[in-house]
Amino acid sequence: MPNVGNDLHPYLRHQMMPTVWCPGCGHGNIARAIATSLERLELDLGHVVVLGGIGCSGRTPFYFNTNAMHTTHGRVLAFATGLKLANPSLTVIVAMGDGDALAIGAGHFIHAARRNIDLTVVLYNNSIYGMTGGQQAPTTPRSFRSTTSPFGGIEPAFDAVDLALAAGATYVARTTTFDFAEMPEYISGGIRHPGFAMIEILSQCPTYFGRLNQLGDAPEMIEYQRNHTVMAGDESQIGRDDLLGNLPVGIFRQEIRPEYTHQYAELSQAQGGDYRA
Ligand SMILES: Cc1ncc(C[n+]2csc(CCOP(=O)(O)OP(=O)(O)O)c2C)c(N)n1
Ligand code: SF4
Repeated sequence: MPNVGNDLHPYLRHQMMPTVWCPGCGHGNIARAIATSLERLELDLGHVVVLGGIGCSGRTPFYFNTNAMHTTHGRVLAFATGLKLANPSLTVIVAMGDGDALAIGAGHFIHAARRNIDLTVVLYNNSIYGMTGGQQAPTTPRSFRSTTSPFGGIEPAFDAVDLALAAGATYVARTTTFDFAEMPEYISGGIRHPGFAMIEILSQCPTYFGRLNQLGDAPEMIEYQRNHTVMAGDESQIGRDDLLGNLPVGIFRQEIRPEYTHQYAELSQAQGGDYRA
């Protein structure tokens, strides 16, 4: 059973409450899972940095009692990479919207994965641009509506897991806000993992995606996610053309490969430098 009643107050920045998130927004569920992960891992909050870009998901760092950085849309991984290189002892957690990670920031996303730098990306995938008014995102499934595709989109949706795997991420997982136990389990796994970790969480935006597609309110949307995902491994059920149509969930990769700051330290020391990771 997931730990639903534990005291997460020490991990939250109360003076920033209430959050900007709409009632029922899945971003709150994900933030709770990040706080649960920090609690489980018993991390020293002084050595944790939570970063975000712009977007509803980008507000995440405001609410954590850790070091925090609110950066620009699509560029959060550039800030996170610099931070980690400057101080490799930090635990760096990056909250990214699907637009942030897979549209404007897609270049940073694939190259951070390729380098295998020790960052944990939590990708909040609500299938739409939330903060700017519900425009179509690269993750909006074909035929689903947004404010810029009022008759249903004609583009196929991007699969963040496929992209992360192809780019070389060494920890890749996906779950949904329905999966209350898996969220902190996968996020903790990503934080512990010594390399680039990407945990995609399918999240509900009742205000835009739910309303425009008549998916109901938050509970119905969460139910929808449960009914349209399958555990990875049961490939026969997976329709890859529709991001919310039987999308596989689970841990897709967990492998050890040389990490970027460690390689940089080896190189530095071999050249007589004193960089340490
Ligand atoms: C350089 C730049 N381009 C565009 C914007 C406008 N903008 C802000 S948030 C956003 C989309 C947010 O969508 P997503 O990243 O999926 O996050 P969500 O709000 O859904 O959590 C856009 C286009 C911006 N702030 N900066
Ligand atoms: S607009 Fe959507 S994503 Fe943004 S806070 Fe509201 S429900 Fe959440």
